[in-house]
Amino acid sequence: MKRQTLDTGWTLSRLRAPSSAPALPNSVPAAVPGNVHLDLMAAQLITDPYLDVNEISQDWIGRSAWRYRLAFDWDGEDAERIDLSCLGLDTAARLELNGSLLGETRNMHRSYRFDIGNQLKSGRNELIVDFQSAYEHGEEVRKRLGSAADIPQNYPGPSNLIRKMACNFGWDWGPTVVTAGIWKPVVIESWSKARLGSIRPEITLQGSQGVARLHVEIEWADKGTDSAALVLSIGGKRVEVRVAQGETHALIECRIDNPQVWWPHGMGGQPLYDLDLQLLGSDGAALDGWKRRVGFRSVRLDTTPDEIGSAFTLVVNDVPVFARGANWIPDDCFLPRVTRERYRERIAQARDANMNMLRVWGGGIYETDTFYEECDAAGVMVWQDFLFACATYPEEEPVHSEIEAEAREAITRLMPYASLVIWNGNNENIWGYFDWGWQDVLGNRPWGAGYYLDLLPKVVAEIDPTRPYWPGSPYSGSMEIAPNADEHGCKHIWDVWNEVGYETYRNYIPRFCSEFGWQAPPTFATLAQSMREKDPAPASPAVLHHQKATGGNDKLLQGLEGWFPHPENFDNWLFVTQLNQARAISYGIDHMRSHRPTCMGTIVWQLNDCWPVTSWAAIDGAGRKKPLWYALKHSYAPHLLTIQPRGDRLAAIAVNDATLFWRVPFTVERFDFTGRLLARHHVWRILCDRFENTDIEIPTELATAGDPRREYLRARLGDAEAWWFFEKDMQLQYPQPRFDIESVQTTDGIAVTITAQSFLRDVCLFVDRISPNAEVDDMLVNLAPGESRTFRVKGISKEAFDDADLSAVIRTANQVAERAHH
Ligand code: BMA
Repeated sequence: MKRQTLDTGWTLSRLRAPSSAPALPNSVPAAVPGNVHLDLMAAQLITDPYLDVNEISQDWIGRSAWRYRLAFDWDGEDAERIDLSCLGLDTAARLELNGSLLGETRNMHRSYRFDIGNQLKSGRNELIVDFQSAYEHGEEVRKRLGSAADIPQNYPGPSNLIRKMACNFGWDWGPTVVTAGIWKPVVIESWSKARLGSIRPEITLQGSQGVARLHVEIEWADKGTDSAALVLSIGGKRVEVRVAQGETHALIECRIDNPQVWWPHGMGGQPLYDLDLQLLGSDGAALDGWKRRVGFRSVRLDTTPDEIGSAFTLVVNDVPVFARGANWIPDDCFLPRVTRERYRERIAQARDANMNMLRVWGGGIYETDTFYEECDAAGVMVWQDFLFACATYPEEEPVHSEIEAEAREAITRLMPYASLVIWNGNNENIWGYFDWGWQDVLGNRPWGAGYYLDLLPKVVAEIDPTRPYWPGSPYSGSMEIAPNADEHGCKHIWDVWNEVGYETYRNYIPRFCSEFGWQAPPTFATLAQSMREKDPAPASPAVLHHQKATGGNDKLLQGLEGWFPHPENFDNWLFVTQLNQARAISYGIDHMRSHRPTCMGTIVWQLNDCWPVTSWAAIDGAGRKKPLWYALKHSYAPHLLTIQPRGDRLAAIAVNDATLFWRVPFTVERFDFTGRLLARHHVWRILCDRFENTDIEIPTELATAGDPRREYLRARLGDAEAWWFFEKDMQLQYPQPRFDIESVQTTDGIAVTITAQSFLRDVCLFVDRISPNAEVDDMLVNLAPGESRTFRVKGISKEAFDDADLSAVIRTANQVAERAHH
């Protein structure tokens, strides 16, 4: 097998465009992999679509048709077969080689292979890939389907009719940038005799044995001539099987005794084994090969009925795991920009926030292999949605066949990855069917249930029997039980944020919460780079353009109710809404973790952003951490101590997600804001076993404040700490914040020590305001009078820090709450 990647020399030209479109040169250089937007940007024919309100005037790009053209030389390779392998075409494409049609494709989520032996010639060749506008393609499907296409969806565009990343048409956090292009590599593969077709590896842990069982398809250039052999090497073992001539299926298996076991991080290591599969000719010559790094582990989903309802617990290597996670969306609207470095950084940010799971949400893509490789290495489990989100989907042709083919390919491609622990049918579609009025519109037309309840479970069971499948997020496990029930399955909590305050989190004890979220603007530095407004305000045109949620800005203010007064300027708006986001999500997580093992997972909406925007994300569109990221790091700590109401009492709950028992002294103290100790309770030792919770009673005399507006509880359990305030911020009589600041140069930045002279709540450092790439190691720290804390800041000089106006850099909750009392 010889591979030649066609990654240089391409050009792009426009075939058709709406009348509103600007003139373009005949052709511009094109990047492959890439897309039209990126080429137009590189040629400086459009400005950055993420800047200001540029998105609006660039709508014509998604409504145009485009041609990619490549002239290349071929030296007449001596091979029996020559294939053109296209790993990703976005979306409706027509391919021609030297004037002959190779084929037409209709699915961004599939790869395609064409035998080009008859069209390819020695010397100069011309390859053309034409892309129809995704809207036009959607219209064609709509016409073909008739009334079957006229079914409910929550977002605009034909994303439920065509197989293209749904959020490209705009989402409540994403712009409408309808891409087209060759988004993954194009390769010419020349081969003789035979090649490896699809490879389906079942990698499992059975008792003390690691099993690598590969179902291999072999494709023959010429069926009648020769036999071949498969050789599988892994962990120092080598297995060989003969493949009779013309045989297209083979099974090869290797067992390793007592392998090193792969674990989610925090529970053990992530040893990965090099797996190498070779296809050899009868003469022993290598015909084709395939390599992956695999990890041995087992996974199942425990849904055993219990006195509450039924469990929803992932069990890895026979250990129930609490999933501490976030939802993952495409990290950029322009997918080819997401490099390995970027994936690695983002996944490291998730892991550093103590997460052990990412859910790849159904409105995006089956991620690139790089994503799963990085998750394997980091020990971050992956929940993978099939690509259906917030809509009904027709089950008629041509949609049905595309979906089946896509699912088969995606499952096969992603099977090798140890981090992938569960397949999920869809995002919110079963919920929508039952609770969003869709049934009235649908009548008895199909809406997608056939995919989630029939096709996908069958295909997963057939192709990947090693992993659990669940029909939807949310889903209760039965069409007879409300899909978003607390007692069964996985749940989304969205009345919090959309309708009610975050106190309502405590009304729910889900078995597994796969979505809940709260919005806030991106960091200051990210906002500043995404708009050129001189005087940004929450509702100024560019700021508002980077807020896509219906009523989003109003909800940001409504959500402050009781906690903070409405901010009177832009800086305070940024800070207080970001602070409130962090508070809201910690409130939810601490509550749900305190109910382990009833609840066995919290997947926050959302980890990342695809552009600079006000959204539910913890990490903004430029990769900067919002205060929420720091809150997640605290609330997802393996050792969590949290004070929670239990009936009319207060309890401290120790949550131990570490692999060792936790046996440490416990202290809870009541102070007032001046620092006076009012009451104290000490327990010599508390035992909290590994992967368990322990409830610790707080005596009533401690839990009852003399003046609830001026007192708080502070509890300590070994390395963990918990705070309890008796009122919301608006009621609390915080002192004016007073503190000393000292900075010291370090090797990679500075160390800033803040010494509190008054009680300080939620100390935050927004160092991106001084230097856009600076980053602080912690935020949201409470300090009693006299107490100090040293923050490490990377990417900043001492001079820059010392010279800066720190009024918008160092912030406390005291500052934004105090207006309430004047
Ligand atoms: C759910 C998600 C997303 C959406 C989010 C915030 O509906 O599945 O579709 O972005 O809530 O509204």
